[in-house]
Amino acid sequence: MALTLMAMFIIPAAGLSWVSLSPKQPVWRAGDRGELRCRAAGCPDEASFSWTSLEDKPLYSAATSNASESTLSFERVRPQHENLVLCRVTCGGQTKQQRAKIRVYSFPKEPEITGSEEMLAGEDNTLTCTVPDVYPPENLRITWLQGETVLLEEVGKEGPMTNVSSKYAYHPTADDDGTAITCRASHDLEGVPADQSSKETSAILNVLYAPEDIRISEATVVQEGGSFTLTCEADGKPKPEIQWRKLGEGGHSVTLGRNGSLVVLEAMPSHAGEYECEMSNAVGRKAASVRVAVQGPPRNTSIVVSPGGELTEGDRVTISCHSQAVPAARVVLRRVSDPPGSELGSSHDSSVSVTLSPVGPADAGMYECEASNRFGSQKHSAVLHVAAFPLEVDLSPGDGVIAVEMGSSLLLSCGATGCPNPTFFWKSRLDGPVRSQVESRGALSTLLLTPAELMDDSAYTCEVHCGSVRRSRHTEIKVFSFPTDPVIESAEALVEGQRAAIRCAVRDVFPAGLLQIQWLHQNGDVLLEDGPFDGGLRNVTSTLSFAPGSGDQGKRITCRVTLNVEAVPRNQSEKSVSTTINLHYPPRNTSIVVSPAGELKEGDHVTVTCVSYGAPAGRITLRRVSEGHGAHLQSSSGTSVSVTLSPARLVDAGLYECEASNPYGTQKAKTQLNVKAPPRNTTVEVFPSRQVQEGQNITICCRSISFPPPAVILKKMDTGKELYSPDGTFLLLNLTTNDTGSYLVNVTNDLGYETEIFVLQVMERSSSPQPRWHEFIVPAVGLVTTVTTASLIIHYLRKARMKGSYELAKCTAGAV
Ligand SMILES: *[C@@H]1O[C@H](CO)[C@@H](O)[C@H](O)[C@H]1NC(C)=O
Ligand SMILES: *[C@@H]1O[C@H](CO)[C@@H](O)[C@H](O)[C@H]1NC(C)=O
Ligand SMILES: *[C@@H]1O[C@H](CO)[C@@H](O)[C@H](O)[C@H]1NC(C)=O
Ligand SMILES: *[C@@H]1O[C@H](CO)[C@@H](O)[C@H](O)[C@H]1NC(C)=O
Ligand SMILES: *[C@@H]1O[C@H](CO)[C@@H](O)[C@H](O)[C@H]1NC(C)=O
Ligand SMILES: *[C@@H]1O[C@H](CO)[C@@H](O)[C@H](O)[C@H]1NC(C)=O
Ligand SMILES: *[C@@H]1O[C@H](CO)[C@@H](O)[C@H](O)[C@H]1NC(C)=O
Ligand SMILES: *[C@@H]1O[C@H](CO)[C@@H](O)[C@H](O)[C@H]1NC(C)=O
Ligand SMILES: *[C@@H]1O[C@H](CO)[C@@H](O)[C@H](O)[C@H]1NC(C)=O
Ligand SMILES: CC(=O)N[C@H]1CO[C@H](CO)[C@@H](O)[C@@H]1O
Ligand SMILES: CC(=O)N[C@H]1CO[C@H](CO)[C@@H](O)[C@@H]1O
Ligand SMILES: CC(=O)N[C@H]1CO[C@H](CO)[C@@H](O)[C@@H]1O
Repeated sequence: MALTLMAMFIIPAAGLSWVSLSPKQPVWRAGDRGELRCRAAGCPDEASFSWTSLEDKPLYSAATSNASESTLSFERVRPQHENLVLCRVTCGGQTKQQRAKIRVYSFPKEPEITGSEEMLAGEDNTLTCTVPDVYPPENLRITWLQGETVLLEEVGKEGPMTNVSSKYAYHPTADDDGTAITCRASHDLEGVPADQSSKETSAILNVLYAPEDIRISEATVVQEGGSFTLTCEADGKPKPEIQWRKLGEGGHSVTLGRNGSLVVLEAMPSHAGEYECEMSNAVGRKAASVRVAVQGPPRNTSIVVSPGGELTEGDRVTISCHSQAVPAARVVLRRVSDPPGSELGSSHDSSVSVTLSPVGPADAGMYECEASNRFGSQKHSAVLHVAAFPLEVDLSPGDGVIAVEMGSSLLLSCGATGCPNPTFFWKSRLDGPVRSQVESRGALSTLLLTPAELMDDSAYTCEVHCGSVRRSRHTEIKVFSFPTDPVIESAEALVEGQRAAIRCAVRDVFPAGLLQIQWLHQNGDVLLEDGPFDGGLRNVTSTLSFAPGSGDQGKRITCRVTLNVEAVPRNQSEKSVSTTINLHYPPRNTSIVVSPAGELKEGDHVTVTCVSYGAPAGRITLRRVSEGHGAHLQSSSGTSVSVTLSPARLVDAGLYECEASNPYGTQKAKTQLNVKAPPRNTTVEVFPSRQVQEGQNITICCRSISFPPPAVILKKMDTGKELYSPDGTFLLLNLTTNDTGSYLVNVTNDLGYETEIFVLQVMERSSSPQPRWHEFIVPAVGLVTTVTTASLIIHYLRKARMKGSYELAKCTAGAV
C-alpha cells in the first residue's frame, strides 16, 4: 500500500524546492525525548505534511505542524519506537518526501555483581554480573576482569530489552580474599555516545576459609607453684573462635576459656597434661595441642600386683610400680625382706614392672617401690600372698597292704590333684629303682607289675613334686602264691579198722611259712593242725594218719588250707578239698528180690534182681540152678544184676542163686522161684495095654504139665467110682471083665483142671496069645521132668514126635 502510494506521488512538481528530515539516522536512548523535524523549502503556500510508518507497526506518536515544518516527537523513547519513518510534503500539488531510520538503545545502569559476598575457599563459587534493561542485548558485551586479566567475555543474545547477565565460576583460595573483580559492560551499537557505551563495576571478593596455620605455644615445663601461659592463634575467615581444653586421661575435655591465651598463675600437678586449642569458624575447625609438664616430687606412686588377690603357686604375677613425676622419677622395686641395696627392677622413666613366673611361696612378702627425682621421693608398698599348690596325692589301690597273686598284674595308680604339672617318683622299699613299668601322663602315673614276681614284694612310695610341695603315699605289696586248690591223695584203700595215711598236697605256695593246713572230720572234729612249713615257694604236703571206723563210712574229711597273708581276700586265702571216706569191705546183704512179689503165674512179667553191697562193688552173677546144674543168666560188675522174665514160663521156675564177690570176699543168696500153670498136655498111658485079659494087672500113668502138682482122679464113668492118686499113677490089679469101660482122668490143681477119657477092655481069659510089647509101646513115650523141689514132681509128659528122642523116666511098666 505504501509502495503504491509512493508510486502515485513520484511525479515531478514545481514550486517545492526541497524537503529536509532531520535527523536522518537518530540513535536515541530509551527514556529520552526524541523528535524528527521535517521541513519544506520553497513552498509558497502552506505545505501539507504527512508522516508514515514504513514498518509494519504504528508510529506511536503524533506530529505537530505549521506552514513550513512538522515535528514528530517521542516523549519517552522506547524500543518499539524504532522505525523507518517517511515524511511526505505536499505543496501546491507538488509532493516531496524524506525518510528517517530511528534506532533506540538502552543501557541505563552499571553492571551489578552478585555472589562475591560469601565465597568459600576451595570450591566453585558462581559470580553473576547483571546489566539491567539492555537494548538491543546483542550489542552488549560483558567482560570479567581481574586486574588487567580478562577472565571471561560474553555477548548478549538477540531479543527485546532485557537484563543481560554473565556467570563466572570462581575457585578462590584464601589469598583471593579482599581482591577485586571487575565486570565491564560495553554497548557497541553504532551511534551510542562514547561516554555512554561502557560501564563497569568492581566487587571485592569476600572468601571464607577454615582456620589454618595454627600457631600454638611450645611445650611448657613449669615448676609447681610457678605460672605459665599458653597461646594459640590461627588464620581463618570469619575469624576463628578459640577454645582451650585440657585432655583428660579418659578423653574428657575441659573447656578452660575462649581466649587466645591461657594463663595459669599457680601450677599444680593437676595442671600437667596435654592442652588442646581448637580453632573453629563457620567453615571448619582445626586443633593443635601442647604438653605442659609440672615439675615436682613424685606423686601417686603406686605398686600394683596383677592379678590381685591370693595367688597360687605357679601363677604368673606382675608387680608393677608407677609414679607420676616430672622430671621422670627413678623407680626401684624391691622386696622389703631382701638385703638392703638389692633390687628386683628399676628404671628411670617412672615405671617399672617385674614378672614372677612361676611364683612360689618363697616369693611371698612385702614389696616396696620407691620413686625419686630431684624434687623428692615417694614410696608405696604391697603385700604378695602366695599359697602353695594344694597338692593331694591319691594312690590306688589305697594305702595299706595290697596282696598280689604271683603272676597276676597289679596296676598302682598315683593321681595328683591341685597341681598343674606334677612330677612323679616311684620308689621301692630299698629306695631302689622300680623294676616295673612306670608310665606318667599329666596328673596320673601308673606302676604296672606284670607278671607279679616274688621280688616285687616290697613297699612302694609314689612321691609327687609340685613346685615347692612334695607329697607321697605308700603302699605295701605282698606277693603271694596260692594258685590251686589242694588235692587229697590216698595211697591205699581204707579198710575198716586199719590205720592208713591220707595226704593233702598244695602246689606252689608262697610264703609257705604262713600256710596252715587243717584236717577236719564231717562231725566237726579237728583231726590235725599242720604248719608252719618251711618258708619260700614250696609244694606243701600234709599227711593224716587215720584209722577209720565203720561209722566213718560216707563221712567227709576236709583238708582246709589257709594262707595267712594279710590283705588276701578270704576267698583267695582259704581253699579246701574234701574227700568222702569210702571204706572197703566184702559184699554184704546180698539178696534176691522178685518183683512183683507174690504168686507168679505163667505169662506174668517178672524181674529177678540180685542186690549186693560191697566196697568196692566187685562182680555179681545171677544164675538158675536146676537139677544140680547152674544156668548162667546174667552177671555184671556193680551192686545189682537182674533178669526179666517176660513172659515167665514154667521152665523159668527153679532155684535162683546170686553170687557177689570183690577182693575182700564172696556172698551168695538163693531163692526159689515157682511158676504156676494149670494142667495141660495131659496124657494117659496104660501098661501094658488098654486091652488085657482077666486077672491081669495094669498101671495107668497120667502125665500133665502143671504147677503146683495136680491131684489126679480116675473115675469109671459108668459106675462113678473114683480113685485118687497124688502122683498120677494108678495100679489096677486082678482085672475082671466088669472093669471094662470108659474112664475119665481128671487132672486138677488150684489153677484149673484137664480131663482125658480112655477105654479099657478086659477080655475073658482065653488062650489067645498076648499082644507083643512093641505094638503098645511105640505110639507113646513118656517123659518125666522133676522140678527142683524134691518133694514135688511135675510130670512133664510130651508126645514125642521123633522116636528115641526122650527117655522113659519114672513111669515104666516095671516100676509100677
Ligand atoms: C513555524 O514554527 C517554527 C518553530 O516552531 C518557527 O520557527 C517558524 O517561524 C514558524 N513558521 C511560520 C510560518 O510561522
Ligand atoms: C532486570 O533487573 C531489574 C532489577 O535490576 C528487575 O527489576 C527487572 O525485572 C529485570 N528485568 C528483567 C526483564 O528480568
Ligand atoms: C584474653 O582475655 C583477657 C581477659 O579475659 C584479656 O585481658 C586479654 O587481653 C585477652 N587476650 C586476648 C589475646 O584476647
Ligand atoms: C593423684 O592422686 C591424687 C590424690 O592423691 C588424685 O586426686 C589425682 O587424681 C591422682 N592423679 C592421677 C593422675 O590419678
Ligand atoms: C611243685 O610240683 C610241680 C609238679 O608237681 C612242679 O612242676 C613245681 O615246680 C613244684 N614247685 C616247687 C616250688 O617245687
Ligand atoms: C572273691 O570274692 C569277691 C567278692 O567278694 C569276688 O569279686 C572275687 O571275684 C572273688 N575271687 C575269687 C578268686 O573267687
Ligand atoms: C544188712 O544187714 C544187716 C543185718 O545183717 C542190717 O543191719 C543192715 O541194715 C543191712 N544193710 C543194708 C544196706 O541192707
Ligand atoms: C474134675 O475135678 C474137679 C475138681 O475136683 C471138678 O470140679 C470137675 O468137675 C471134674 N471134672 C469132671 C469132668 O468130672
Ligand atoms: C502139649 O505138648 C506139645 C508137645 O509135647 C506141644 O506142642 C503143645 O503145644 C502142648 N500143648 C499145650 C496146650 O501146652
Ligand atoms: C498075672 C499077674 O501077674 N498077677 C499078679 C498081680 O499082682 C499080684 C500082687 O502083686 C500078684 O501076686 C499076681 O501074681
Ligand atoms: C490072687 C487073687 O486074689 N486071685 C483071685 C482073682 O479073682 C478070682 C475071681 O474073681 C479069684 O478066684 C481069685 O482068687
Ligand atoms: C467076677 C465078678 O465079680 N462078677 C460079677 C460081675 O457083675 C455081676 C453083676 O453086677 C455080678 O453078678 C458078678 O458076680
